[in-house]
Amino acid sequence: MERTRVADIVPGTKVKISGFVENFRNKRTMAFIVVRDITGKIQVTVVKEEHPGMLADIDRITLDSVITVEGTAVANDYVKLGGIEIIPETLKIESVADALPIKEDSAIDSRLDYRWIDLRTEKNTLIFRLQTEMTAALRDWLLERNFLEFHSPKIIGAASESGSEVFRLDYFDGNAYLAQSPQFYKQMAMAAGFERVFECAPVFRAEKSYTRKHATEFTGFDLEFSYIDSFRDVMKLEEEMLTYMIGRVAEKFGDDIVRLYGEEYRVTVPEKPFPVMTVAEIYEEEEKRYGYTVPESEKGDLTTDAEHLTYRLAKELFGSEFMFVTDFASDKRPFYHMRDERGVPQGFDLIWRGTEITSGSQREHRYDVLCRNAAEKGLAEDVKFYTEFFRYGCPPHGGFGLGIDRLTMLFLGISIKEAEFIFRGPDRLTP
Ligand code: AMO
Repeated sequence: MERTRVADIVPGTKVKISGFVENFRNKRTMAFIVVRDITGKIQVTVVKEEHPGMLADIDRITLDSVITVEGTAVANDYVKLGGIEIIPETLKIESVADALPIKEDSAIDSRLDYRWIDLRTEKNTLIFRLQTEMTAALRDWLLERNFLEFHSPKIIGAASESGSEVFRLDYFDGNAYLAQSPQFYKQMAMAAGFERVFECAPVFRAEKSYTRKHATEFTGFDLEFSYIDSFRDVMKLEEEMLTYMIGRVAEKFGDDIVRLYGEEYRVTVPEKPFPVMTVAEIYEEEEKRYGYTVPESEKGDLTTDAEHLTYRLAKELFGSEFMFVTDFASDKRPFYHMRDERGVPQGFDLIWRGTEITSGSQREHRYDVLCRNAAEKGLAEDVKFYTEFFRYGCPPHGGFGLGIDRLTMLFLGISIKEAEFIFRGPDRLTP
């Protein structure tokens, strides 16, 4: 007999169900076992005198043991759980669970130690159902627009994001690095004439940051496309893609998110275009409105506090949860960003609910200018293999990198430790 998922059970039919024991009441004459699978919960009602052969097994059942039950689904208004119960014919214990070492409200580090148990709740399962819909929507949107999905190497010969730390590893008799982004390779795909590419893959950063938004390994959603006129084309593509994705998440999981995470996280599909401000305008407004100031020397980039305050600012000024930020100082941005005649990097960050989710830009595709910019940052030799990509013809292009874990955590108001299936941080390499 084939297994039926709990959500698909129809009263009046014979079913075989399997799952974890969510709840268990073993009375003198009756036993009530609530079985949970990923789609829902159902009560199995055992009248003991009708099943003498089951009694020994029933006495072995513990919470979170895994069982399989074959029987008949029966409508019963007295059953609180959906008005259906299973009257069993057979019951098999697949696995007996020891007493659980954590509870739903245990400290986060204990929960991460036993992540596979922590993930058994409906609330935590939603994180990954949402993430699945999110990446499926992004992928669908891009495939519809002729993007190619590509896979770039994660063991590489040079660091691509000089601003952040890199993991170095032994590579036979030499060294290699874990990729901090697919930056060089998505641009190589432009030099290869692919025109439009994206990748959803792991990214590694040796950052010793203990914040709610930093991990040492995360999932990056990167894309790159050719024949753009300006970085504003890249921003436009991103806001269209995100609006579509958020619409899909709202439709599929909007109600579940509110039910399990609270009204505060109700998904609202954003209005286009998203607001845009320069870094200087943000500091000016934040000083005027909230008395927030930083020394002049820090004004080339947004501080973490300034970034958080943009949530309030974007709401007050534009009624938006999003804010594009432009005109960063060139010493705060990577050498591969194109700069205008004033030396201003032609790139942006996108902030959602006060947290950066994306960096992007038009890239410098002119070989001589790119070599000069790399040399200025002292990188000329390190990135020579990369600058070669631009010697033999390369279209103008741009793109961005989007943090999948950041998006997930912001949808639900959780930390990155919970948004990742398995969190990797400076102090965490297990499970
Ligand atoms: P950047 O370094 O800004 O840009 O990274 C892109 C996006 O990745 C996410 N992110 C992180 N998520 C979790 N933990 C971290 N430690 C972490 N660091 C970054 C953020 C961020 O916006 N090559 C460029 C992108 C491009 O220009 O195409 C890059 O890597 O959401």
